[in-house]
Amino acid sequence: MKKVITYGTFDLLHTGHINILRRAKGLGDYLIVAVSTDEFNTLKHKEAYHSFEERKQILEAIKYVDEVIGENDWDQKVKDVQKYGIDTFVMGNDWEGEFDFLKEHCEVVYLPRTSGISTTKIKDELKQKND
Ligand code: C2G
Repeated sequence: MKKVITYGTFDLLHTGHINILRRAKGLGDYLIVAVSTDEFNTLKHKEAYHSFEERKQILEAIKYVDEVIGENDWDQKVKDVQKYGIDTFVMGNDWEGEFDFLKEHCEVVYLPRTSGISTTKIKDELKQKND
């Protein structure tokens, strides 16, 4: 069984998230998503609208996703790859090159981001509408 993992905040779920989850799942048989905890989001200078528990529950409802774990820090990826027996690590190509250190542990794939959509764009446009 080929196991794939990807990481992210996945706040205000949108088609950019769905596209990468569908394509990540297409690279194997089992997809694990490591979703950033609220504490880790603070380290990423991100504040999610939905809490960790809500974002985890939403991801677990997606047919491409087989398991959801927490992402607590920048340093857990090697441990995760070993612990879960991961064959392929996937991220959007806004992260191109950032995780190449994982190449000695698994395949590393950066996929093109979906243009025209982002959580920040959604928040900004909603704010403008309500101002
Ligand atoms: N993404 C995408 N297209 C978009 C928006 C996001 O392909 N229009 C991808 C990102 O490249 C990422 C995933 O969706 O692979 C999740 O995006 P975010 O929730 O913004 O994740 P991020 O904050 O980049 O966290 O340790 C890694 C970090 O946790 C990644």
